[in-house]
Amino acid sequence: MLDEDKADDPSQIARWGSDETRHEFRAGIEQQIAAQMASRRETAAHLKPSPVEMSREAGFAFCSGDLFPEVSEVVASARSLLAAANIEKLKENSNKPFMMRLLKKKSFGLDSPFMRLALNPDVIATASRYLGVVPILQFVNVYYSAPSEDLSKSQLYHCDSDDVEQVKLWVLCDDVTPETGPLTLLPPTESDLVRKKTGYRYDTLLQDEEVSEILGGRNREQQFVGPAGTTGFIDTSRCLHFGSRFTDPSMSRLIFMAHYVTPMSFIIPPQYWEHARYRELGAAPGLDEVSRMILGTI
Ligand SMILES: O=C(O)CCC(=O)C(=O)O
Ligand SMILES: [Fe+2]
Repeated sequence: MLDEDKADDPSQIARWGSDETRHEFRAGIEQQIAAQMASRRETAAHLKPSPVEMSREAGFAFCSGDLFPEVSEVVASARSLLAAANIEKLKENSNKPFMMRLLKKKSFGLDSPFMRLALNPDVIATASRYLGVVPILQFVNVYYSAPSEDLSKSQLYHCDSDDVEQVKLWVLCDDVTPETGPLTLLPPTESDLVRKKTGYRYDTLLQDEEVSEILGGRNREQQFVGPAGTTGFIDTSRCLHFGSRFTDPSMSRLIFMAHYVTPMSFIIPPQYWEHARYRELGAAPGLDEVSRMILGTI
């Protein structure tokens, strides 16, 4: 339950608020930054459609990486990072023993393939048209997953609490098969049903059996598998999901992720232009308006 004394703390509302409270919070933020929101909504509505459409009904879209010229460089750069990484040390410092971040914030700029893909106009159009607003790039990173002893945290079904809806762009940097811990998700309608039946609070972990029982064993789970380069747009707030479950201790998984949230998200203050992680990159001369919105500079 949401304690009364924490009723206006965004991080508490994100995790413990009911759907109604979470939506009310968002509506309040929309009013506080009405001008920015109006301009972001207007811009999103007029963006040229991308070859990949993420429908509200599906809550995700998978596609070939050939659609985005930066993907092959992203895959190559992610593999070089892994080759140079000290996995044991990263594991010690990671809050998830099975999933490690390989990229440091200050180690790349706008010219890196990671940022170029995150700012690719088609990628932005897919995410913005789905969200109905030009979002803010919360982070880009490369994640290395490896087997763990027990399943915990994001290896179990959950919905991300960051926002009511959001988009994570994933690029598979290795071939991913059902054995190598694919991201596995349920469509929004099924996720919604499970949330209602369990009185779900965000970030809470659910056992497979519980989910399966509610859905009468008719789960339409989707596994994000495919050859290296396969790209996916996923709403990890509306879709229950898990990943990094391996069937063999010698396996691993390498992915690139770019995370887009709306300015109404629980994880950034309303004055996002003073806080957004990459806002300073948006001051680069000649950058277009949409990129500056994505970087949180305007
Ligand atoms: O390891 C995975 O595939 C799950 C990751 C996850 O839950 C997330 O990115 O939100
Ligand atoms: Fe997640």
